[in-house]
Amino acid sequence: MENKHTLPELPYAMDALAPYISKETLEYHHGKHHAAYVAKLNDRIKGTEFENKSLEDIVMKANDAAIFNNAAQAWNHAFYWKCLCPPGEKAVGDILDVIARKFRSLEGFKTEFDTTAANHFGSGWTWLVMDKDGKLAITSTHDADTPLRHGQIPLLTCDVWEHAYYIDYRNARPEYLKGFWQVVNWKFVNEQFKQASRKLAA
Ligand code: MN3
Repeated sequence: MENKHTLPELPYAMDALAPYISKETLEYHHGKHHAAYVAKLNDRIKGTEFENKSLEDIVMKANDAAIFNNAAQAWNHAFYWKCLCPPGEKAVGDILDVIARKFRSLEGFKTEFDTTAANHFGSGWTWLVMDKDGKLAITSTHDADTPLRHGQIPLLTCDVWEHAYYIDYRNARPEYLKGFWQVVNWKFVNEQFKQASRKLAA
């Protein structure tokens, strides 16, 4: 049987995020970890009600732990790759005004995001989300958990599982975070912000 879900290609070359995120990290993180979540998901959904459902549908509805964890990790990683781009991208767009209002400044936002990410215990994800009232918030989720299941719209994420940074930074998550900000795709984040605003206004 043909696989239902496929590993999305990275929107840049394997060495495009270096030196902040190395080619070797991407080869393992995308080529092994992300690929494994997709493969396990395809395996787990066989013969279940989720066999013909979209990835987002599975993430929203699955209660079986193995199906949910692999689906959510597949979704979270696909989103994470899009949040990144080659270094040098300037922060742009309306989202900056909203960030400045909420967190005083872009630097204030980054500091709060870093603190949340650095203090997150164990594996997981740190997010900038828009909540139901259209307000921005920084949150972190454990393991595969995702804001989609909490009624929040993700705008930006940082993977804080050790596999995201161990090759480049060993156990130094704060150093990885410094590198992360060098490769954030602000155009994508601003686009997510605009889409979320439109969705809430509709
Ligand atoms: Mn990961």
